[in-house]
Amino acid sequence: MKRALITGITGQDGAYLSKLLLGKGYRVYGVDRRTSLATTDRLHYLGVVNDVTLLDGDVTDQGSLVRALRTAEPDEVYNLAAQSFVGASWQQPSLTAEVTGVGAVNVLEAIRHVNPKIRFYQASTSEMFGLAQEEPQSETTPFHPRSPYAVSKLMAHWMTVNYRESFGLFTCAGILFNHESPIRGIEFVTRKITDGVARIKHGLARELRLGNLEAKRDWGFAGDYVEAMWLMLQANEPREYVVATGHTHSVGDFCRMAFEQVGLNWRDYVRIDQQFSRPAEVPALWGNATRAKVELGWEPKVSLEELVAMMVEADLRRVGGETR
Ligand code: NDP
Ligand code: GDR
Repeated sequence: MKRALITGITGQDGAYLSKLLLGKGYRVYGVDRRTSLATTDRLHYLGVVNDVTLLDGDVTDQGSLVRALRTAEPDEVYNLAAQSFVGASWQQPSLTAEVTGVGAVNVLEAIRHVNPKIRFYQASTSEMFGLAQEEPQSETTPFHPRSPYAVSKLMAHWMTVNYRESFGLFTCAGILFNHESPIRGIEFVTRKITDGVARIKHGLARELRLGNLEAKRDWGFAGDYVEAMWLMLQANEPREYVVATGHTHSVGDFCRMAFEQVGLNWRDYVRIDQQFSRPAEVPALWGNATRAKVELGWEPKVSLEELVAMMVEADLRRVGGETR
């Protein structure tokens, strides 16, 4: 039986990855930081909370990572922990650098000392392309990060490459484009929109306030993307891979599709509010995942239309439950 340790197990991807690995017969451990309220809602939602083992720890606390590795004795480590909200990274740049950047170094160091045979996955991001230098973006596109979050991720990305080149560790970095689901954090734009649609439909809100409607993203389904993470660690050689759908849409397009699900015209409800604009925007991202397709046999299964429908439906049910 293979064993995996996931940092960030209580997040969106951590929950989907746990479900995937359990389905493949893995013993799954997660590093869980101390909070005053439980953060296992997503693991509950996917029905896996009783099948994973949570270990106390924090990626900013090296000793806790060493202890987690000694207890879990994993074959594979997936480093998904991060302060992952781009908008918040201008408010808390040092914390973001500490968790999202140095946190990855702490995990790599722990692996190097406890068991250098462990295979390592780093959650890199399309945000590293930022002010994108070419379209679509692939593994060879130059980086131009635009936020403290993206700068921190870039450091973690190059550390991942560096530990492979310096110490021969099996380290992979998935450069994942935006991926969403019904358990996406409520502050991210897709979930904010589908939650807003549900509230408006149920008469709990009259409008939805958003920032830049022109921004374009390549949105996929989180359930598909965690499969790419796993495939990377099964390959013969460690590498970097872009994971994306190859299609890009604006925030306005996403609004139109989500409001159409409940028979409403988005222009009647969406208002622009500058407080949701960013000091430096990433105007457009569009991924080319040819390497992942050719080398890993990975392809996304869920279309954007299906993803929007899935998210609106889930929020309608949830908000409906709250109002009864
Ligand atoms: P989430 O924000 O949903 O989850 C982040 C996870 O990190 C949570 O489990 C959180 O724990 C944990 N965490 C935060 N700080 C610490 C810390 N100091 N020590 C240990 N754990 C911590 O992110 P996603 O699931 O959406 O994304 C997973 C990873 O992939 C992140 O690194 C993200 O930056 C990256 N990424 C995401 C993309 C996306 O579109 N979703 C695209 C590309 C990259 P808690 O529950 O306690 O808050
Ligand atoms: P992003 O996701 O920054 O791409 O990072 P987010 O959904 O926050 O923003 C996407 C785009 O929508 C625009 N936008 C708004 N965004 C938010 N959150 N709220 C709004 O009201 C709003 N209005 C417009 C943003 O300006 C932006 O252009 C996500 C995170 O999951 C990262 O961790 C991950 O690395 C990247 O995706 C890939």
